Amino acid sequence: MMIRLIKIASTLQREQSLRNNKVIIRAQAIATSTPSVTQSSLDRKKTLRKGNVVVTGASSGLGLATAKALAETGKWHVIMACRDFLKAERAAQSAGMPKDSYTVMHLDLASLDSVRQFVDNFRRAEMPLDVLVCNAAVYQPTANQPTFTAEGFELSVGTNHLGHFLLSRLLIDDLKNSDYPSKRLIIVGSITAGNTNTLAGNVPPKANLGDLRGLAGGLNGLNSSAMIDGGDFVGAKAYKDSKVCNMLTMQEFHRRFHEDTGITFASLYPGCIATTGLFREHIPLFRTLFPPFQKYITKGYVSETEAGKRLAQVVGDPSLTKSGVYWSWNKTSASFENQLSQEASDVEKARRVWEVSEKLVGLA
Ligand code: LMG
Ligand code: NDP
Ligand code: PMR
Repeated sequence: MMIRLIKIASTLQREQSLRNNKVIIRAQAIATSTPSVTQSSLDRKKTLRKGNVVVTGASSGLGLATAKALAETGKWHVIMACRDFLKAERAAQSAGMPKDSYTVMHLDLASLDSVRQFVDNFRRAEMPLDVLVCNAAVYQPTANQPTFTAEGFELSVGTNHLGHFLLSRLLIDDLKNSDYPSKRLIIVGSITAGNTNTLAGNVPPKANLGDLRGLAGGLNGLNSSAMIDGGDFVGAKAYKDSKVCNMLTMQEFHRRFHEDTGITFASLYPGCIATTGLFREHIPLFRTLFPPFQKYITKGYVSETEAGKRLAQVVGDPSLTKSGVYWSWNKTSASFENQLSQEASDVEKARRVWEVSEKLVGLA
């Protein structure tokens, strides 16, 4: 009897502390709360409720410009999923985003624990998920040696691909549960990795996943190479490889989930946004010359604001509902369905990247 009472007391205590924890986590993880969506069922009958869109890496560059563009429409509540909470909050404020148009939540894609924690926190906030944008990325063009994520994966592929892979695999259930009319999962790609039929796609080092032996070995740089193809570490190649994985993942999602769920899966090349933080680790000479080079010589340049509008279009434009598409824009900023080069559209490789990635992130 005594033992039972003690057990009951300790269970109650545990539940109480879980509840307390819950409250604490919520308070820490969410900067501003969102009243807009709790009224969803009421609003739906009258007008379309605000959509909830998660944008990773919304603290700068394309992600921030997209968040701003979406917030300005008044039709979206943006969940800014960022590794630096304060930076994101300040960025949103200085971009002039209305206070009730966004929520900052912590997400470090270089840690799978953090990805899982983000998903938990997001679910606790009880917002439906209508669109997920996998935008964050790191680029290490001058690194001679690999660095690693919390789980020991090479940083570029670990962050840009594996972190997003786990995030989107977990959040696909939330997308499925949303009652929003056009649900989307968007993964940002690039011309430098996806279009070997262009000059930009032929600047060395070129992306190449090979037979995935390094990925299968865990990209840890110890008993396996830090590079997907098993070769020596080259930072710029690791980034481009990660972008190929992003584009393959989008297509594999399309094949596995589109028909049953109606979710739209898309990737895009937003243009060369030569001024963003992506090039923060490049040599100063490059950072000086690259924007004028793209503006005046290749004419591939696009401003952060313009690129943000493009991505915002892929998030919400009613005409961009086709799934499995890689969007690009022509000089007059009209969108078109672009073709991906051979490796970035290889069905068998997409399946294998998916399966190996599932193992690495603990889903299989
Ligand atoms: C490598 O850096 C890294 O070393 C490697 O680790 C890896 O990260 C790799 O792909 C990633 O990058 C390579 C980088 C370093 O090279 C470049 O960045 C080359 C391209 C950069 C752009 C060069 C533009 C040159 C044109 C300048 C004109 C700008 C002003 C335009 C104004 C127009 C006004 C109307 O190396 C450097 O960053 C050094 C860059 C030195 C440039 C050398 C010049 C090359 C000449 C070829 C250009 C021909 C164009 C002629 C135009 C003349 C215009 C006046
Ligand atoms: P930025 O560096 O400005 O933005 C990248 C964002 O990713 C930042 O907000 C950064 O956070 C965030 N980030 C980096 N690491 C992590 C992490 N571990 N966890 C969470 N967030 C992280 O670059 P861009 O805006 O240019 O890049 C955005 C996307 O656009 C990328 O996917 C890139 O590949 C793609 N792209 C860019 C092109 C360009 O020309 N710039 C061309 C084609 C595609 P923080 O602010 O804290 O650093
Ligand atoms: Mg590239 C001709 C058009 C064109 C376009 C659209 C891009 C986009 N680039 C072009 C041409 C060239 N670039 C040429 C001719 C050169 C040699 C001089 C060149 C070089 C170059 C470098 C060194 N370009 C680069 C780098 C980078 O470090 C960037 C990179 O590869 O990051 C991975 C980059 C880029 N060029 C682009 C775009 C969009 C990028 C960067 C971003 C990305 O792929 O995400």
